Amino acid sequence: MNNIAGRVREVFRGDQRVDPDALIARLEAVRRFLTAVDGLLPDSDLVPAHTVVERAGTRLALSRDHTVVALAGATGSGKSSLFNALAQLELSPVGVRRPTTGVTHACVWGPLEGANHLLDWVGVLPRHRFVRESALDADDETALHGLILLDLPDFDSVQRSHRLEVDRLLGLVDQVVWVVDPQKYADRVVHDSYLREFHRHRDVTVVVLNQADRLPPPEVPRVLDDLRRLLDTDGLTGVPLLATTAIDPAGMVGLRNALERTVAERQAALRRLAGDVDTVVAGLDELVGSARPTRGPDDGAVAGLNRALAGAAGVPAVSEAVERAYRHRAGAATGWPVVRGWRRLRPDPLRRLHLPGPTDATDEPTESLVAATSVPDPTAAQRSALGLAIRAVADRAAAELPAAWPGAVTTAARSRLGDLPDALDRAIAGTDLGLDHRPLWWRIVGGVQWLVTLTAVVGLGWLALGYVLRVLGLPALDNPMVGQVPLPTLLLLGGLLAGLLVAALTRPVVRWAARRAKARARQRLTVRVAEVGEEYVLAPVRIVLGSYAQARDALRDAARR
Ligand SMILES: Nc1nc2c(ncn2[C@@H]2O[C@H](COP(=O)(O)OP(=O)(O)OP(=O)(O)O)[C@@H](O)[C@H]2O)c(=O)[nH]1
Ligand SMILES: [Mg+2]
Repeated sequence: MNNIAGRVREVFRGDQRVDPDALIARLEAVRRFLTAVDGLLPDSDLVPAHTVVERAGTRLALSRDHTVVALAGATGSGKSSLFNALAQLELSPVGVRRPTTGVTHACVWGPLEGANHLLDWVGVLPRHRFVRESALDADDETALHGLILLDLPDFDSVQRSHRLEVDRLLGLVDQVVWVVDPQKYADRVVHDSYLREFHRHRDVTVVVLNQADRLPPPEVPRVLDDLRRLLDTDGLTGVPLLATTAIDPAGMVGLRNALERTVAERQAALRRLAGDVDTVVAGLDELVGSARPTRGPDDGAVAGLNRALAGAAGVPAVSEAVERAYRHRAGAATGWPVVRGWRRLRPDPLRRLHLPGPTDATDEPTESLVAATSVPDPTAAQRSALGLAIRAVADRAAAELPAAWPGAVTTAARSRLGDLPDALDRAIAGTDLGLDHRPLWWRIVGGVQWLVTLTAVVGLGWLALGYVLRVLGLPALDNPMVGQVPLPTLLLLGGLLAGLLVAALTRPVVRWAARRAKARARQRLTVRVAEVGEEYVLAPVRIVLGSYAQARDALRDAARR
């Protein structure tokens, strides 16, 4: 058994002293737990923990010199009779008509002042508070100084208000003396509804078999044995079990001694609260378990998320556009000058997406470019792929966590889904696509193209001039011959051919370089998109995983007795 509840049970011992500082540290751990899981786990599961933290804080702030002991049990078991017998006064009416006690009565041993705040908190009306002044009894009662004894209504009452009052008080008192009688000691309701529920408060539980005088003396040990067996099945092994007779002072000695010990130890309040923390920790154990949380979503799921984000952000479309833009711009810079102008008339593929074109390249990508892109909206398929990828990230991150957590992780993963489209658009708009600079080789090839074109133009001009001179009948130009071909013709044809040749040779290089530009842009876009995924999906998931780890550690501290 290695879960936290198991550890609580192992260290549970009735006679163990509870160190107030250790108890406060445990309560602080419960508070840390509650802070860690705030908003992540259903509030309804956390009510008992909140209640204990609040109650313990108040009880510890009130008098620690007083011990509040309640007499609880079925109607007619003799609670009021025991109360009066201990107080040696007729404080609480004892009756034949059942149920008799409808409101809680309190008797305080020692001065009332210190006890009043405690009784205000417990909720006993001032007119039902009594003082057992020891001055009347010489020193007889000093051993019980600090005791606040409560006579509760019956817990199995036909009166609903009685049951509610008992349940409320059982949550507040430091110790409970369960009063059973020989007729009803084995009643299911006593054991199932109350005693069993109190098994974590064994060290502040006493059980008395009252009205022992009604049994033939040899029967008493047999009934006590039977009751002990029932208590064992209730999980109350080892609790003090006494036989009492309220109508005979000799039959009260055992209970009185037990109460004197409780008062002297001043441990009941601390033990009760420690038992409360045990109960709360055991209840929360299932919510937290002992899973070792992963440090974050696993790589496979993150890769899937990044792919889906890239798809939704239009990374393939933008990188295709980068390739086409490269070809477009390289063509404009290195193509045959005769047709270059015509190329320029065609729109730049990147500018069509409202991504920085050549003239915008000097501008820093700023927030003002935000959401100004015209990258196509994600298709329904891309959106659903993104939804699935986010779900997968959450599922994988929460795979090891107890059932209460995957929901919180999924909610966190989806918490910023609404902001994702804008964030992705900003990321795309802000990515340097690597087309800002015109490569040197474009300029060299472009220069060569101008040069050969100039050569052709010179040849053309020369030929045209010769033609005009001939038409006007003027003396012809001296046309030097290169081999069989006149020089102007050679210049014209050579220039034109060289231009076409350079263009033809450049084209495959441009295509190759465009593919590289596309790959580089895709790489940069993917990195930016992954950053968005980190911020908008993974970081919220990690926060929940961190909260889980904190909650688990806090609960482990709270379990440490
Ligand atoms: N013989 C005998 N009778 C007892 C003893 N204790 C109580 N009685 C009687 O049992 C009856 C019920 O006692 P109560 O003290 O009123 O019982 P209670 O538990 O306070 O009952 P509720 O107030 O109705 O919850 C009374 O008639 C008492 O006189 C006892 O130890 N021996
Ligand atoms: Mg009573």
